[in-house]
Amino acid sequence: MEKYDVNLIEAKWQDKWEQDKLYSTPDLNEIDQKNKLYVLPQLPYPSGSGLHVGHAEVYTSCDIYARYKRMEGKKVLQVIGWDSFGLPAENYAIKNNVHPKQTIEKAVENFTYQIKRMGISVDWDRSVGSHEPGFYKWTQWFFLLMYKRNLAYRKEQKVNWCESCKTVLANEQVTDGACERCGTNAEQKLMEQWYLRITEYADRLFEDLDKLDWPAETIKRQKDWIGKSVGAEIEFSIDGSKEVLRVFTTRPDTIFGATFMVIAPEHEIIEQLKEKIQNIDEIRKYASVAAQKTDLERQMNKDKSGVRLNGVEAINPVNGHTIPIFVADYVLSGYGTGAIMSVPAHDERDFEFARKFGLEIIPVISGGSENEAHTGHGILINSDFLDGLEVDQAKNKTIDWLEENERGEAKTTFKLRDWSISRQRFWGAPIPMLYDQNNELQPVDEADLPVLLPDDVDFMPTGRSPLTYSEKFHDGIPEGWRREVDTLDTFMCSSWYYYRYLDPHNSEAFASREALDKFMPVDFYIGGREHVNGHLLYSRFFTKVLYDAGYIDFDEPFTMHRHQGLILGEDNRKMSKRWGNIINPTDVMDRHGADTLRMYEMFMGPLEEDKAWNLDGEKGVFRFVNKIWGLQSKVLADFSSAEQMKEAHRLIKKVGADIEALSFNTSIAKFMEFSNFLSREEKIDLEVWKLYLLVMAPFAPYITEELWHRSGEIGSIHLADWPLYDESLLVESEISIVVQVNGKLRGEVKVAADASPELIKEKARSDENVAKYLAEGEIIKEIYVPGKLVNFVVKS
Ligand code: ANZ
Repeated sequence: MEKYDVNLIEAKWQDKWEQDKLYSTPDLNEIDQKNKLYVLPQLPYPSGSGLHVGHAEVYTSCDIYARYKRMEGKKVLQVIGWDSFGLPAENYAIKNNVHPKQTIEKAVENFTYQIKRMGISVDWDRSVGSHEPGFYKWTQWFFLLMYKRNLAYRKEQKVNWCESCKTVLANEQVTDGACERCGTNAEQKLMEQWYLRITEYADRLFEDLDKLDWPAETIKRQKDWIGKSVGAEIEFSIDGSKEVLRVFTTRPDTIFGATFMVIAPEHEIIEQLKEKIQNIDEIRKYASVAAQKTDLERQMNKDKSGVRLNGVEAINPVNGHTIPIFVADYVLSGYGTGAIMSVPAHDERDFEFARKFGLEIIPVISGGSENEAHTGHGILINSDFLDGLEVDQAKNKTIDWLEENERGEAKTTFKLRDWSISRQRFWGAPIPMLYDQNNELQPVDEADLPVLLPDDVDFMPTGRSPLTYSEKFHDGIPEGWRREVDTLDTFMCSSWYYYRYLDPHNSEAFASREALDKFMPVDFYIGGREHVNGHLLYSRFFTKVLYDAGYIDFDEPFTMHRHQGLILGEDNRKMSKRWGNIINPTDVMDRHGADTLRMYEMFMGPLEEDKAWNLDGEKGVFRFVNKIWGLQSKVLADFSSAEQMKEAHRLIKKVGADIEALSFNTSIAKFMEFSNFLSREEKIDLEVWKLYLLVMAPFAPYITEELWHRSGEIGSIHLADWPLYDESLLVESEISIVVQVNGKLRGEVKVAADASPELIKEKARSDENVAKYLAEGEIIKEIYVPGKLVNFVVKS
């Protein structure tokens, strides 16, 4: 028997599929909302080290789904493009003095080669890279759309600054206080930057999460990040002054328990009251120390520090009590109003603070103790007109009181901050803005897009944008004007790329209305958990803006979203050069071919779980592929087997249901079981064999294509229809009946499903073990529970 020459056969089909453009997206006129399927793996960054096994996992799972749905008759759109702007290529350029474009294009070539070799059924004619002018023209267009809708603005404020990358970072790009790229601690620096007003969409971004088929944990994380808090803003006046202190609270019901106030060190009231504050120098000193810390450090600060403002007091509006005011860094300036009413009896931070400074603690909710803050529910006490109410009732009543007395109102706040999008780097899309002779901002005319990234740039970082130094870049603008020299964060590119795949060659629009209406939203999206609070949030924001601007009539881009699990090294650690445990998918393909790579990755475990590579497992899958190859010698056209056909129909049903549930590992297990079953048969029914190949085709596209042709078929297996299973064949033809003697289990017999009770009892009686017990006496009763059991009652 001829050996399975995996590399030869895979290369042959790869060429053939490419020549035949087998995976082209169907024409728009064939597509409608009912028959379309948009499958999307997250936009990869084409790194110099090539594809890793995590990419392979994502692309394989998308591809199985896409191929299966295509066989089911869906008109599938599946494309892979490149997130090709950004820091890594620029950092590499700085180190090795190679232009980022060169590095990137080489990496893209390699990625393309690897993904094609993996047999991922992508429409390559639609592939785009975010560094191509034809793409970033539209990134710039999106920026202008935001600007026109008053959603893009410049502002001076404290930003995260990475001294090593010499650029500003978005909040989403800072992990545990450090730059997510290089790990350097992010500094707080006052700078004027471009922002997108994503906070204007905070409520919709929060509420609409409930419409999505996303993992519950992902929805929760995004909700936490947006941080919606419903409460009230309350005005406290300052004793003997016109100034007022506004606070935000989620617990207006506890207002009678507010025994002091705390303001953030940056709060403007400090300067407004400077004449009255007796220890103003001490306060200013405290504020300047706090300003050095990041919000995170301030929140983590266990030992609650703070200083009392001597000489000033606030008045609690509900009871007229005067209460002290402190400045403390656990109150953040960027959240709420930067000031709080402190209720030590019911808030942990306030409790600690009150204990430390010896402040009054008045419980206003029943059920607490003296030793800790009681943050739970209960009935209002010590609260005048609120006494006896439940917390929620008391919240409403307090808000009513505040509104009637004009001392406050209901208020919802969000933790989400506006998104900083400008970067002092070279390798990104230029921001299409100009400054005129009066230094006023002027948007670039849409007709003049793209604003091209010049190539006469010294990209060595100086802390100022490299575009400042390009002569070409400043050509063609009016005398006395200058261009914006910052570039856009690459997350701008990835916020909209999935629209470009719909209509990648359109020079009039980012995508035609028809393509948008027919293809969107994305039906199935896979990507990493690290993108929940960045990319996924930004994409939803962009989509809502497009919706509001009338370009589309849906307002969520990704209907179903899943995350792949991490693939760990053989040592169970995250793959890393440091541990020397990296598995390279190209090596796997060299050893065992793409079908093995695909099937092994799926076989390792459930898609969403982390799983460790195992070389023996990989070899096992390769043996399985060879076993399938070997089975062809037993296939006969003039042989038919009802038993085999029945098993095949079970397989079709199981695999279809598995793919729908994205449970790919269980399908592979079933394929293995089926090949074991066929190995035990002397001959294989050709029709059964073809069904087997069809259901495996989405998983192992190469070997199934080869064997399909060898079994006499002419067209590609990947254009064939997904087989339908026949429900009537799935009915069990034999059933097992439990046999008891005097209620004790004594045996089990197999009978035809339609056997008569008489026959069943007869068979039960003649079971060897049962007969032994029956011989001990006389049968006085026979009980038969249809389809389940026979019980003989015996008396000796
Ligand atoms: C009084 C109160 C009583 C509070 C009580 C809580 C419990 P979330 O849910 O995170 O929105 N707060 C308001 N602004 C703050 C700021 N800038 N820095 C630090 N803390 C701030 O939290 C809202 C609560 O956090 C607010 O409700 C306020 O304390 C505090 F029994 O007001 B609360």
